[in-house]
Amino acid sequence: MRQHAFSLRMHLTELRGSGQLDRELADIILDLVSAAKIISCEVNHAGLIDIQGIAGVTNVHGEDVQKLDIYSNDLLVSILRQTGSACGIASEESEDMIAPSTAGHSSNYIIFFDPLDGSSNIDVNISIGTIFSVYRRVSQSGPAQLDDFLRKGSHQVAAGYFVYGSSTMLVLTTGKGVTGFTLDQTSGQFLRSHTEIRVPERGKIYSCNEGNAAKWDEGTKQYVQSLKTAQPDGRGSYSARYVGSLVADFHRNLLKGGIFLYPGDYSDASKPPKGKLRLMYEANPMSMIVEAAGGAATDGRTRILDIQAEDIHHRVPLIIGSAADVADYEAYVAAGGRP
Ligand code: AHM
Ligand code: MG
Repeated sequence: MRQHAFSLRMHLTELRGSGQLDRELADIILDLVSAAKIISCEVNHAGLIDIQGIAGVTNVHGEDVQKLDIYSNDLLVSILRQTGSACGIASEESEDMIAPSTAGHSSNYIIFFDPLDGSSNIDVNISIGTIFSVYRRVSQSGPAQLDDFLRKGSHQVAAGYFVYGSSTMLVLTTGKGVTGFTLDQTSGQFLRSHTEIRVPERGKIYSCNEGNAAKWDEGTKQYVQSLKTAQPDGRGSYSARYVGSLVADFHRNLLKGGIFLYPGDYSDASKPPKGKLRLMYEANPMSMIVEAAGGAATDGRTRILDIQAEDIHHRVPLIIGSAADVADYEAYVAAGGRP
């Protein structure tokens, strides 16, 4: 049976009433929603073609997947430039910052997005998503400057993601609490489906690409090993679950509890460890969400939201999820092995 429909618009009105966001920020969220609805349709279509094996699917589908990545990026950029809701735009798909339209010069907000996260999973019909992060500008007016972009995640004013899965969902935070909305295909509206999402204090799932284990530091290796045996408090061993789309892996662990790890690569001892995931487009928004839901996020030693961005494509190790699990991980890293 359908729940009483409480739309995203009603939710944004409620947040505005309690002073948690202004009209400009609400409009940005609605712009992102407009783009996500279209991306969701395109993603569903791409999956259908692959499942049904329509003629020429391999080549055409390969091209479509690439097109979908670019399509999602171009759609988001074009909507945000048309509405002028941002004075600065940065996308994981674009090397440089994207100039806002003249209308955006008076906006107070900077937007980062990963238009199609986990896009290598499109051709196998596995959940993918769009991630976004919003900051208030520090400059006064005109197009945003580099300092407006190079921030700490703790400065975010809103963050969220759309997951294109068995249903399309939006998970959103503006700082206080995390709310989930499900796209109702009949009305075309996002309806509130998950109020006050809290990540369990401890989970039973770990999510990482263990094919990379040889490149990890000793603390990480021993931590992951420790999850495979019965836990000291009488709980059994953890279960491994890894999709390879951050949005999907994060979403599952947010709701069920657990830990996602993309640790640094230590294989070149002469260089600092390399992270894969992007601070501004992936790590920061997910970290704002997880903290607002009672969880934690670290690069092993430093809280993700305290890391100063060095460039817009800065990469970091990301370990994120249930607070007690992340604390255990940090203890292993600090001890360089079992603490
Ligand atoms: P993408 O934004 O180019 O899709 O890359 C990021 C993705 C994440 O969604 C996922 O967590 C990770 O890369 C998976 O990496 P790997 O294939 O190395 O396990
Ligand atoms: Mg990504």
